[in-house]
Amino acid sequence: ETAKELVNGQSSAWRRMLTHPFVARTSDGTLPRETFDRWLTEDYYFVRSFQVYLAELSAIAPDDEAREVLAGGVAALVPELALFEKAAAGRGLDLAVEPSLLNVGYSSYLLSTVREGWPVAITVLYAVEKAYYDAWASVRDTTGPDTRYAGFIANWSSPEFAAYVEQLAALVDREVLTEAMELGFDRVVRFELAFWDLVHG
Ligand code: MP5
Repeated sequence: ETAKELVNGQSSAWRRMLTHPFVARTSDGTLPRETFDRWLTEDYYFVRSFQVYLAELSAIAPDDEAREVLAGGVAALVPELALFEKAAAGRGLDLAVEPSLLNVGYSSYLLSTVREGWPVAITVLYAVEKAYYDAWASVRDTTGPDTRYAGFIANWSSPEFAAYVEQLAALVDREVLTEAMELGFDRVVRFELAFWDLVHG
């Protein structure tokens, strides 16, 4: 139950994440256009870096089970990046703009955990994906199908994504909880909140 213990240890931050105005306003369609545009370009940089992180994490995966789970994550990034690129093209956005230092820090932090070894790096991956799943799943059933950003919400709240997050939890559950894992999990939670605060305080 290592994964559950990590999430339960973050209950107030988790509540803040699920009630973040960025999430609520993306869901109800009241998010200002420039706010979404800003998030889109920031998150595109994040996901591109994340792709490198997943590849490096796969290289230190301890067995086939772990490699297979991560391969699913890598594959999901292909349609995900296409979703970003299509939205950016439609909105006339330049995806090559310089990201915020917070984003550079977050993306670099994820990569740096690979050097800390598998238990910390898989815990950090679980934190990233669990945060996104829980946040977007919390508005999934109240978001209208023709809401402007429904495709993005569906991307991180689908049954397929839920299953992937469960597989990651199972990999974390194979590990005995350490302080380093707790610290990694906590850092991701703080980075996630700061990322949304940056685009929509
Ligand atoms: C994710 C994301 C989910 N796209 N952006 C942030 C800031 N955190 C988490 O990761 P992925 O790779 O899109 O599933």
